[in-house]
Amino acid sequence: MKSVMKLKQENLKSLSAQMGTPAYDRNQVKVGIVHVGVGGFHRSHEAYYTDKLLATGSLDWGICGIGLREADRKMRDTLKEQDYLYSLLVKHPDGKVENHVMGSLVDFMLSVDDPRAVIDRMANPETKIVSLTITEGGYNFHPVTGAFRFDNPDVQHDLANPDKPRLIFGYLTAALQKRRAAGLAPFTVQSCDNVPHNGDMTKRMLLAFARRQDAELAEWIEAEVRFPNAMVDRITPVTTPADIELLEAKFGVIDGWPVTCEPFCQWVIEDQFSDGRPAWENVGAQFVPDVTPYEKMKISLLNAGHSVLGLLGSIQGHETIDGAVRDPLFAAYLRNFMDLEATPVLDEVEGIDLDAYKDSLIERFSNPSIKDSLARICLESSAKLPKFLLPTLRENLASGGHIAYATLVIAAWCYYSDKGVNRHGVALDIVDDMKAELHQAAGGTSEDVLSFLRIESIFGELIEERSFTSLYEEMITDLYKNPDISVLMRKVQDQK
Ligand code: CS2
Repeated sequence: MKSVMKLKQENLKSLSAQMGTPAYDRNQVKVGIVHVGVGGFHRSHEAYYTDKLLATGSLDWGICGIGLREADRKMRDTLKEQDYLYSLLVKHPDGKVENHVMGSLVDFMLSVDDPRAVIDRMANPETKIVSLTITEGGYNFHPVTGAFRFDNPDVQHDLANPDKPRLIFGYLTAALQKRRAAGLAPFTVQSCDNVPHNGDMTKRMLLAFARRQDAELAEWIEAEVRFPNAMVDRITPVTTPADIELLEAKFGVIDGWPVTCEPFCQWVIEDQFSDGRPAWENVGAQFVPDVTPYEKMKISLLNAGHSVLGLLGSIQGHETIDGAVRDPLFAAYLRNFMDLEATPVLDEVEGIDLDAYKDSLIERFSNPSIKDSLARICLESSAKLPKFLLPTLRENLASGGHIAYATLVIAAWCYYSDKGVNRHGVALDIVDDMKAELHQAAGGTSEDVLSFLRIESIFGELIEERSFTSLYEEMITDLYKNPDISVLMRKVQDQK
C-alpha cells in the first residue's frame, strides 16, 4: 500500500519522489511581497511564478499572505498547519495530472486579528511590493461613474479609524504613511485582478481615499508610488473534495486545501516599480511598456466569453464550462460573440494572432479535466459584467456594431436573477453582493419590461439606447414565455 503523508516542511524530502517540491531552502527566503487576498487564483498564478523564481536563487521575493476578512481564517489555519505549503494540481486535457508543491508563501496574517501588525508588515523596508487579488468588486468604485464610493460604510469606518481599517485602501494608506515618515521608498502596489487598467484603477481609488485622510500624503503617493497595470491569466476552478482525495490516492499526500488549474498561464506586466522588482521574466512572465491591448483582449474575449457561457449555460442546465462548450450550439454562439461583437472593439496586439488566440480559448474552455463550474463563473456577476461585457456592448452601440449576442446574455441575467432556476425549474446557486437588488429589479419585469435595466449602478444610461432596449424587450418577452434559451440563441445566430 502506498504510504500517505501530511504536507509539511519536514515531510518534503520523502514526498519529493512523487511530485515537484521546492528546490530551494525556504529558511533563507525573505518576504519581499505582501499579498492581499490569498485565494485559488493567487496560488495558481503569482505564487506559482514566484515559486519558480525562488528556484532560480532569487530568495528575496517570498510572499506573506494577508487576509482582510474573517472568512480568510480557514485558509490561513489550513496553510499554517502545513507550513504554508500547498499542492498545485495541473490538469491536462488528456487526463494527465501533475502535482507541484509550492513553497513561495512563507507567512500569512489575518488583519482582523492584528491590524497594526499588517500595517507594520507592509511598512517594513523588506516589503518591496504589495500585490492584490481582491476581486473585481474589491476596488470600491461606482461601475458607471467610476468614482470611489465614500457611501460604503466600511470606507467611513476606515476614515474614522486609520489604525484599524477594514478595507485595502485604509491599509495601503496607513502603511505608506509609515514608510514616508521613516524616509523610506514606497512599495509598489500591484493589482492582479481582472479589472481594465487594474493599476491605474487602484491608483485612482487609493488617491481618492488617501486625499480624505491626508492630502500631503496623497500627493506623495501620486508622485512616488508605482501601480503597474497587468494582464493575468490562468483558469483556476474551485477546489473540490475530489481534488483532495485524488492527491491522497495518486500522490500520497494529505493537503487540506490544494489548488487545481489548467496548464496555460500568462502574465503581462507594465515595467514600472517603486522599489525594485523580481525578475519574473526569467520564469515566463512578460514585461511590456503598455499592457492595454493585452488586457482588453483577455477581458473582452476570455472573461466575457466565460460570462456568456455562464449565464446562458446556467439557464440551459449546463453545469461546467467544458460541458457548455461541448454543446455545439454554445460553441458556435461563443465563437460568433467573439468574432462579431468582441473582436471589432479590440486593438491590434503586437505578436498575437487574434484568430489563434480565440481558437486557443475554446480549446482551454474544452479541457475536460477542468470542471470549472458555471456557479463560479456567475458568482458576483454584478461586479463582473460591467467590466467584462458592458464596455463591449457600449462600444458597439456607439459604432452601430453588432449587439444581439451580448443583449441576450443580459436578458438571461435578468431571468436568472428573477427566477433563480434553470429552464427545468432546478434551483441555481446564486452568490452576489447585489443579489437582493438584482432579484427585486428583475422581479418587476412582468409589469415593466425594462425594470432590470433600471439598476443604474450597473447599466447607467444603457436604458436610453433604443436599438438595445427594443432588442432586449423582444428577447425578454420571448424568454419569459419559454425559458428554453436555446431557441433564442438559435434565433440570434440565424440573424447574424
Ligand atoms: C472568470 C475568471 O471569474 C470569472 O468569471 O472569467 O476567473 C477566469 O477564469 C480567469 O480570469 C482566467 O484567467
